[in-house]
Amino acid sequence: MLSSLRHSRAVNDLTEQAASALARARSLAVLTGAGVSKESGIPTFREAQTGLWVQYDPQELATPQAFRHNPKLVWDWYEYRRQLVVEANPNSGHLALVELEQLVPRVVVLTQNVDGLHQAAGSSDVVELHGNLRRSKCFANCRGDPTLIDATALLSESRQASPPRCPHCGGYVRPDVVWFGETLPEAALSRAYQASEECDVMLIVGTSGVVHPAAALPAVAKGAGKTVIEVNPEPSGITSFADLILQGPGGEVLPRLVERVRQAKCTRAVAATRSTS
Ligand code: BV8
Repeated sequence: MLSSLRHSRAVNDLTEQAASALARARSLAVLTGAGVSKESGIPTFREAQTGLWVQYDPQELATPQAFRHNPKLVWDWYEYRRQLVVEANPNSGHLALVELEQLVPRVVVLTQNVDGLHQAAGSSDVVELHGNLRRSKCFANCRGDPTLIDATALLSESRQASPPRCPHCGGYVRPDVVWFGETLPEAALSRAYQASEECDVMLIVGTSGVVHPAAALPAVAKGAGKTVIEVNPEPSGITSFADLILQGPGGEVLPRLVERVRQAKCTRAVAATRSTS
């Protein structure tokens, strides 16, 4: 009983400290990984795959080599994941990040996810570090990088063709995501480094901190003297140097945190009014 009381006091204290840092912040960079979409029913990248895909390692499938070797297998994997994403809704964690935009003057979401759920939730500034599997492009980028293709129109014409063919050059169509071994979109990566250096606080939600170069962003923020706050039910590659660790699922921790930020801002506003009257 006593230990659980101590534990809940400690959790409250950490949440208060995180809320206070966010209430003072002018600029917030939020780095998210697959964990933030877990409560929307999207499996995280490293948890075991299920069903037909149980025999495949995502890291092996998410490569240009795998696509060249077996384009239909890789395309069908992404069609399966696209279906999951299209049927998913943003969860309370995504929505809490949107609410933070009312409380912190500048909020940018740097996401490793390819599901588009931050945009669907209403986040107004989302940097997609690894692309978006709702979009497709010509594998050869025959009309410039990226040569985006409306695959749904192509698929409805010839259902059996998978992957569909590019209407411009006849080559394969692929998902508009960054595969292992491929470089991240230059504009997205430079915006992410800039946000990591210029923010007051970096909030990291639901990433194992394994995939580079995204995994290096928290260390950039830490090295620039910013406050680093992590939300994750498990330890990650970031935990060892995070200033504040809020242990738990994003869908529970983030709404609680945002409520405390709102209260902290009210308290600061009242104090400011008293000091000027
Ligand atoms: C590149 C799109 C130049 C595709 C993805 C430096 C060091 C070591 C290796 C490298 C390095 N530089 C480059 C590499 C190679 C490689 C890499 O990082 N390999 C690692 C794995 C060893 N990187 C690259 O190839 C990158 N390209 O750098 O180009 C280059 C190339 C080669 C060599 C040198 C330089 C390209 C990387 C992009 C790959 N594409 N996605 C697709 O999705 O199909 S990455 C993929 O992993 C997803 O986008 C995913 O988001 C991402 C990261 O994983 P996480 O998001 O962290 O997900 P994970 O499952 O791991 O963890 C989930 C977390 O959530 C856990 O911590 C869990 O506890 C937590 N959680 C669970 N439930 C909840 C929760 N949190 C909150 N709430 C919950 N409810």
